[in-house]
Amino acid sequence: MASPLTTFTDEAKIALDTLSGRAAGLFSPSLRLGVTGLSRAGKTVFISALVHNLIHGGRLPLFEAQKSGRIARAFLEEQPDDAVPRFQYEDHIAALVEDRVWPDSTRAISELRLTIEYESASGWNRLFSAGKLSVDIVDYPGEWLLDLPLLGKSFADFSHEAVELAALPVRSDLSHAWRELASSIDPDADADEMAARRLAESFAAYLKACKLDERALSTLPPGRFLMPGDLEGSPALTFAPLMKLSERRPRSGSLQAMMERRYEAYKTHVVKPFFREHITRLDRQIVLIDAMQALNAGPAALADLERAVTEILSCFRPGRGNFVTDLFSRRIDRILVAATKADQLHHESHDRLQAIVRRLADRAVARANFSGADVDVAAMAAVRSTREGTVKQGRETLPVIIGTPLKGETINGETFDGRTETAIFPGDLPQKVDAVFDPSGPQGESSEPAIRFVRFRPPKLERTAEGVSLSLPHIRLDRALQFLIGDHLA
Ligand SMILES: Nc1nc2c(ncn2[C@@H]2O[C@H](COP(=O)(O)OP(=O)(O)OP(=O)(O)O)[C@@H](O)[C@H]2O)c(=O)[nH]1
Ligand SMILES: [Mg+2]
Repeated sequence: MASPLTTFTDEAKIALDTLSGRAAGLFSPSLRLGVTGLSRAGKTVFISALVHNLIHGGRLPLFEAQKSGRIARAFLEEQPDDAVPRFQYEDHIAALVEDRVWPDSTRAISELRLTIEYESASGWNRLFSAGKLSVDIVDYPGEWLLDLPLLGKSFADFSHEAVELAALPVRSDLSHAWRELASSIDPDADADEMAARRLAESFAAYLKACKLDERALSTLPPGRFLMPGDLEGSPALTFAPLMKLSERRPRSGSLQAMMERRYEAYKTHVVKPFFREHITRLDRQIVLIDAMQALNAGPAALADLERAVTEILSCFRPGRGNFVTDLFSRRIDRILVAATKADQLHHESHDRLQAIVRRLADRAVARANFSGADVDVAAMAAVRSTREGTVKQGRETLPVIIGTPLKGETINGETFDGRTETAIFPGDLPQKVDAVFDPSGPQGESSEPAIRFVRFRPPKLERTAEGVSLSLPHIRLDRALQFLIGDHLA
């Protein structure tokens, strides 16, 4: 059968492509972009805004391919992985654009394929490349990444560490109920499903309380206790650390033996496949952080955020002995650490926010002993929910941000109804980055934080004269795009 590829020119192209190492991607060059961050960091909003802006030709002056008019079109295609839930782009956009509400929390992994048809900037590439790039965007909870260290730990190590961390002053009150229960249980007693369940539930409740606590404590493993995905209630999730473990091998049929087995099952059936099937196939990664919330909560929360970013970056560190990188078939070569929600600040503070993220990421890179990928930082807003303006107060002109605060938000005793547009003076970030990290500084734990941000509803989209609604406004989303995929459209 004659295939369409048998013409001389096509063969010549393939030969050339093989020579230049591009054959694998001739028909559908693809790039896998991981989007992660702890819960509520802004993953869903980021992906929705990114796709919406590309499909609708949004204003993206710092995204070179778009700015120079080389993007012919961008559209959604069927994703390559049938077993992964699809990212529900249409639902999220309907929420943002039609209802002007933020999309629902998503608690598991999902994926979306966005294909971009473009004209290459270089004549040589134009001749030989298909001018088509498929970006497979994978949204997954950062909590799951933090499970990686478990792979190197026995059940006894895991238990000792968990008990130690739970007893620390910051956590001791939150972990009290679990510690009481665990200390009343004899690991050598006969295995009992109800005891296992009570322990697991109590331990999970403690981890959730850490997350909800206003001190914004970092996440502790196992990650699926917070974000179970579709594993809720399964035996691989019905375990917990134990106290008073015996040094010897646990008696078979004992509670300890049962917990150990389940802990190992969690590693084998949950943690390893997740890394193997998803993380090791990524090319690029964006790590979203909620720096605004941490800034609001003070230096201790920032230190904690830094610890979480350090642990997340360690997962992408190439090198011997790292389970993940031993498996790497491709390698992540660019990582962007981005604080989204910068629209809650006036633009004069955007560079300051970026400097804070820079310092946080630099320290995380140093602590994780990270090398092997370019790490950049950004202060951005995937969806900009505010405009800027000025307000005259006496002789002073104050910069303000204008938007519709979410129903129930309060400032100075005023509670908003979710319908009225309001101008707010958001406060400034300090000029000196160090100030926000210094526990003894003016923003130390005892004093008030410099900013108290208000959350706004998603913006009302402007319409053109023809009634077509424009794409979602953003802050520096184009810069993020340029770093994450720009070079693949060169
Ligand atoms: N102003 C503003 N708020 C944002 C932005 N992105 C996220 N938010 C806020 O942060 C919340 C969480 O955003 P999501 O995108 O749902 O976060 P997520 O990381 O997907 O959260 P989970 O699905 O729960 O893990 C939203 O409900 C918004 O209130 C942004 O670009 N600007
Ligand atoms: Mg989400």
